Amino acid sequence: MYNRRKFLKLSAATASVAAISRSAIAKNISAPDENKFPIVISTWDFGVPANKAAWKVLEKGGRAVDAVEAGVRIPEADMHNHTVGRAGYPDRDGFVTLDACIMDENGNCGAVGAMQDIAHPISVARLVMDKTPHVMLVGDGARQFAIEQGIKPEKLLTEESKAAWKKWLKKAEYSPVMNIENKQARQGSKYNHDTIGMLALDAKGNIGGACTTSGMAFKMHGRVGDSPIIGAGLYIDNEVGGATSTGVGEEVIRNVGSFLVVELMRQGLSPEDACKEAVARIIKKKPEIAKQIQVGFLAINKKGEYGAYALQDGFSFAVCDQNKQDLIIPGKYFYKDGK
Ligand code: SD4
Repeated sequence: MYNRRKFLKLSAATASVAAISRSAIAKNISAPDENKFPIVISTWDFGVPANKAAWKVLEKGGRAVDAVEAGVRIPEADMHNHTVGRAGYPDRDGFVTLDACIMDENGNCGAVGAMQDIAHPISVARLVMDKTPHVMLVGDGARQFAIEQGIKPEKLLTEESKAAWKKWLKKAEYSPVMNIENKQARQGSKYNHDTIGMLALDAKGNIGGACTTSGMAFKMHGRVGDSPIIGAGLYIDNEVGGATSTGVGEEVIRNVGSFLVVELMRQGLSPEDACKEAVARIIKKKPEIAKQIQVGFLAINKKGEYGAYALQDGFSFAVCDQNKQDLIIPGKYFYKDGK
């Protein structure tokens, strides 16, 4: 268990918190509440093991951005998770194409879109951030860059994913509607959804975030959702907070969702209220579509307060801090079973 006394002895960390507090007061932005961090939160129940991996970095006083990268690598490697990483479902042509992005406390960010044959897109996004002057690489270019960086390509389509794709091909209904987490889905597979978006506030009060997905199952080849798009699937502003999203990426991109949530927090909204307002914009623009799809936002502010909101019932998020490592909180929502 994390030792808070030991943490408080990290004089460098405490000094920099004091510095952040001063600058926060100067800008009239809430100072971090040191009782509320380090902390890591992530989307869905499968965020629990991912948070635990992130916590290992945070409890040693590590950086938020390192914590989130380590954290989301867990579902990326999970052979039972068909919506993130290694075992993700393919597109309608049978190609597994992965999307991811990462952002640190200094506004640095990296992303990959529609990348094939590389199991950990988040680490390629990190390399794009650290080793190139660019923010995003896509398709063959992203794959080539990963290989140049020493990452071994591998065949990602698992037998299970292939079987699911073959089954889908029988009807091949192209209906890019994300699962709504209705009763049936809740009773079914634990991992029938979705993207992992993770946000961490480290011991120095800095925020980092990561988002990674295989996107919509059986999507059009080349389709990229919100998850690797900075501002849509993820956004961090270290003065204010961070936000991430899950669900039908097209609606998140249309509303630049995560950026919107952070800007709403800047205006004084709580993380939950900011997420609620961002979801409400989706409803306002497309009320009929909104009833049939899922979108959820998750946010944390500089004080370590967090919250979430979704279109539909069934969204959940996982929280890990010094008191509890495996907390799962149901997200609040507008619709239940599409009504
Ligand atoms: C996408 N937002 O590709 C992702 C998928 C997802 O819940 O989050 N599903 O649109």
